[in-house]
Amino acid sequence: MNEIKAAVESTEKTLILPHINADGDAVGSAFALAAFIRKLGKTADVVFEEPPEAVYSVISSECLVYPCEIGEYDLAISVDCSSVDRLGKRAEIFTGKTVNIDHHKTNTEYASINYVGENAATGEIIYKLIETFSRDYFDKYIGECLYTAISTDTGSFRYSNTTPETLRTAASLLELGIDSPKLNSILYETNTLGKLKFQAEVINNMQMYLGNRICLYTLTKEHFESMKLTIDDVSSVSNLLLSIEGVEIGAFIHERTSGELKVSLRSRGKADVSEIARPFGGGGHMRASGYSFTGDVDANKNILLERLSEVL
Ligand SMILES: [Mn+2]
Repeated sequence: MNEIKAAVESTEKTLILPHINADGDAVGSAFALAAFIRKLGKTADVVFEEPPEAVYSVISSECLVYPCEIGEYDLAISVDCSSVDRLGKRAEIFTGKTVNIDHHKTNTEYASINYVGENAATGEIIYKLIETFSRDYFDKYIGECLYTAISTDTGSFRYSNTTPETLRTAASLLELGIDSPKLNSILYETNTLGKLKFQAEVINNMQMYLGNRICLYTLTKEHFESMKLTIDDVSSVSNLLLSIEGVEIGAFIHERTSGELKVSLRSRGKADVSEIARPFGGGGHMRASGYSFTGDVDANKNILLERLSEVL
């Protein structure tokens, strides 16, 4: 942590890179860190691979979407990003002095300085980093960013990764005067019409395997386009699948482009889904992981089901 502190202190311009398809933890951690660095009187640019999901506009501030003009910089910090692959095209700007701040146990320690904590969210680590400088830097905006980061990665403080420290950090954020009911309402109680209609479609077409312990849904590119869906609409399908009584693993296969598929896995049983994703070059956590592959949907679905049945 002191090494990161020294790196930030000796830097004029920092790039902050959240992982591709940034989730609440990545978005919140990146914006909180940028706001903090700007408070130090330095320049910080958050560079996304794609525009952040609309749901996070409540905490979004100035940011760039790559490829873009980024100019000279002397430090690049990745947040919530377990490997270089998760930087996408921005791997080419993750050069020179680099810092990797993350909490995925599958992290490959790819930077010059690596901090991989056993925290529920990267947001918790950003909180600790700011605290290392001074608690005076915290403000309502940074608090709302970090609350978004920590609450989304803990499923609103419901998942098993929620520790006493997580709740103590959240309590400190509430003391900053953040509007947590407003954030909760936006993050957890608001659906777009498209998303809700798609959920009906998922419920009607999902498939159950292994005595209803695995629930799987496959979305083809063709179907994605004909339903005029957005990535936001389909982002929480695996959680929906896992919510069914008796289901231990929810698996969502999404054909992003022709022959290129993304799998997201959720577990609430004994299965460690990060172990399933790892041989496919993916990563994540015990209860939430993902990977990508190219090729035929049905062939890959069968390979996945075989692997899943081995760990259940
Ligand atoms: Mn995270």
